Amino acid sequence: MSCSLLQRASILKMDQATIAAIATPTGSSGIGIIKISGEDSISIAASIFRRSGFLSDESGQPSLFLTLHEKSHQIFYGHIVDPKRDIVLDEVLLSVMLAPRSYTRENIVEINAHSGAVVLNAVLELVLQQGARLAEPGEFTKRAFLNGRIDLTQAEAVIDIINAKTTQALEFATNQIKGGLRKSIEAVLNSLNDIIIEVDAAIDFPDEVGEIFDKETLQEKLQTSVAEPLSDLIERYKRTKMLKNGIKTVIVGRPNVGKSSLMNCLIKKDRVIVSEIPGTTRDFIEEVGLIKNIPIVFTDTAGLHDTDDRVETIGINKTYEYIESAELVLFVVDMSDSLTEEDHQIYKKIEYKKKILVMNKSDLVSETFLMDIPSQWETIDRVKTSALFNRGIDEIENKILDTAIQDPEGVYNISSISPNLRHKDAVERSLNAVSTAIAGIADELSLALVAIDLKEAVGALEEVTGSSVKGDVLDQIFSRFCIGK
Ligand SMILES: Nc1nc2c(ncn2[C@@H]2O[C@H](COP(=O)(O)OP(=O)(O)OP(=O)(O)O)[C@@H](O)[C@H]2O)c(=O)[nH]1
Ligand SMILES: [Mg+2]
Repeated sequence: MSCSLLQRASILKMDQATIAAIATPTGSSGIGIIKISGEDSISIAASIFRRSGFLSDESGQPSLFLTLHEKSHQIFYGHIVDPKRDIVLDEVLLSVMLAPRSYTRENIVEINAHSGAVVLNAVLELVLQQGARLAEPGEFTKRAFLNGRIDLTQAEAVIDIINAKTTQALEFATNQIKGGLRKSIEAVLNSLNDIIIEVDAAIDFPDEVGEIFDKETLQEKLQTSVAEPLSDLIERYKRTKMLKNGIKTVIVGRPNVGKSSLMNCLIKKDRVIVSEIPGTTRDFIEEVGLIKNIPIVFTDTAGLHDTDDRVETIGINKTYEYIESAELVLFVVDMSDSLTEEDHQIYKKIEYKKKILVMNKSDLVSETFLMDIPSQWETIDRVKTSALFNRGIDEIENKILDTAIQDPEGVYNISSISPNLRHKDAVERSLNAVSTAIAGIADELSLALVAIDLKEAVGALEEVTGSSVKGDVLDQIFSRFCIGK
């Protein structure tokens, strides 16, 4: 299923149920919110709400229903009452946002109740009994998208805001929710569509092609107003990816060299068990640390060596798999001991990776001691550390940033547009189609063929904003949401 802008609403028509969910996390706290969205949210809320002063209304039909319909964006104080049993469940504040000035563009009522699992579930249960259906994960935001209030990039930004682990990631997400990415895509789409109009005109009036455009101008326009901004977006994806996802850094070395001790220093807490017994760590331990606000996903691993121990062997094999996917390897050796065959074997496995040689246990040797290392290791970035005394950690942190990010200044200076992988893939497809079109013009291909490439470029960009996107892509995006958002 593919949906154009105009089709969005009709897709929603398939399901116009009024939906409801608890919008706050479970657990005891000051306030818990039950959110209701849809045509019937006002009548449902009115049927279980008695505004203060209306509590003893014997007619059982509080005039509140009218009040709710008249005025939007108001908060009412009162009680939630089970209408069948006439029992007050909670004292609440109820806010009303009438369509279209609401998150979903539908009528929304939010019940601010006290937060406790029992009370919130009891109120939700009442709302469902009155005719609402339990919302699916992300369904409120999906409706905001389907009703055209936000585009797909803005919907995705909602989940990014919720999941942001750093202030930088939050900044990217807030820029996106304000429409930063959407605007850059729309600017390119406008240029592309203008060019397509010219090309179509030239196809329809072949005798007047010369008057409509010349080849060089067309190529130039495609290059500067389409290809370059698209390349820029791809570059931004690459540069900002690690600011959002973190740099995957794996700590490897033979048993007992101090990997887990180093891990604890880097994440600044005693998370991993450290002991003088070789083979202490057998499984992965993953923790996120921040260096200059850039998230680093550290993984401590089982010491690599030849062993008959089955459990250790599983851990060791997993480590090799993990090294494959890591962006950076911290290769830890013991300065107080000579290198062993195991160290050399490990080096062979990580030779092709970005790496830092960590010479640990420097406290056990003199300041001037030079470790005897093979000549091919000389070019690797090296740091002397003492994980036991927390020494050399700042240096290792600086090296991590320098090694993993080729252009740290560029990363810090980047403005706040940060496409995600889905956006980047679509932009890449669009750019390829545009490049084919530019080459086609140079090769004097028929304009009809050029137009096909340009329209393909438009289609790919429309997937980014969601004005043309497959239903399964939508499902995938919204399934990442929590219930109540
Ligand atoms: N003197 C000194 N001892 C250290 C240092 N780092 C770690 N140790 C000690 O070395 C021993 C092994 O440390 P771990 O951090 O458990 O080493 P590991 O590499 O994780 O070991 P496995 O999990 O068995 O592979 C412990 O007794 C630590 O206290 C250091 O910098 N200096
Ligand atoms: Mg360990």
